[in-house]
Amino acid sequence: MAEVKLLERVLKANEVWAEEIRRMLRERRIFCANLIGSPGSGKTTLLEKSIPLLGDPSGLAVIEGDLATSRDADRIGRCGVDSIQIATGTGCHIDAHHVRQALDRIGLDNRRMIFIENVGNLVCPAEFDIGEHAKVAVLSVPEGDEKPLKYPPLFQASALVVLTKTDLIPYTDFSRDEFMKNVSLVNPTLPVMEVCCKTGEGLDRWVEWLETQYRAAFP
Ligand SMILES: Nc1nc2c(ncn2[C@@H]2O[C@H](COP(=O)(O)OP(=O)(O)OP(=O)(O)O)[C@@H](O)[C@H]2O)c(=O)[nH]1
Ligand SMILES: [Mg+2]
Repeated sequence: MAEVKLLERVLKANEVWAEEIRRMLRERRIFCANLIGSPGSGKTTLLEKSIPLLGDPSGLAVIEGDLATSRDADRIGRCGVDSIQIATGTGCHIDAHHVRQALDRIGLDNRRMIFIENVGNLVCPAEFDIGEHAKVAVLSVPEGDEKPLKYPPLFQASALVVLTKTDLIPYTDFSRDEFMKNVSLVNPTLPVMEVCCKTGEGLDRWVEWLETQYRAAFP
């Protein structure tokens, strides 16, 4: 019972920070996407490949979450985009307080889009509202086509699934039909977008989705 109460308090405090983040983003007309997926699903690679297609790099910023190291923030920095690394230590997700602090450090002036790459994890990040416009589930082919059934909260909370590493389909038992069926069993209206960062296939559709989301948020 005490644990339930503590979790309720944590989520309530998180909600206050998330609301403040939403207000800051709204006032400055900044769209924010929260990328969530397993370790190694291709989140940073997806950002690296998307950055050149998203216009002026000074309008972009990336908040990276990992338990340790600044390797992912360094990778984004090498693409010419401002990035901040949150090292969570043992924490399995980024919360709204982390994001609120990171926004102060990274600066919001003249930003258009902010990406948050959450800690590699299919479970906890799905539960936390961090003031983002959209959660994006990033699932890679080698993880298997049954994952929506086994980890439903992420697929229920997301606005889009990006299926990565589609070049590996011929080398695995991954079935597109099975995956689509499993996604729709968990969330019948959730769109799925295939992106292969190896070949660049599908990147244009993903970037167009982001621009459409931007225009919908700030007509
Ligand atoms: N074959 C193939 N490999 C890919 C593709 N995209 C990414 N990878 C590889 O997958 C590995 C992990 O990619 P990352 O982008 O670091 O994955 P991540 O999700 O950011 O990983 P964490 O931050 O550790 O959770 C790297 O070796 C990438 O080169 C792809 O489209 N096809
Ligand atoms: Mg990464």
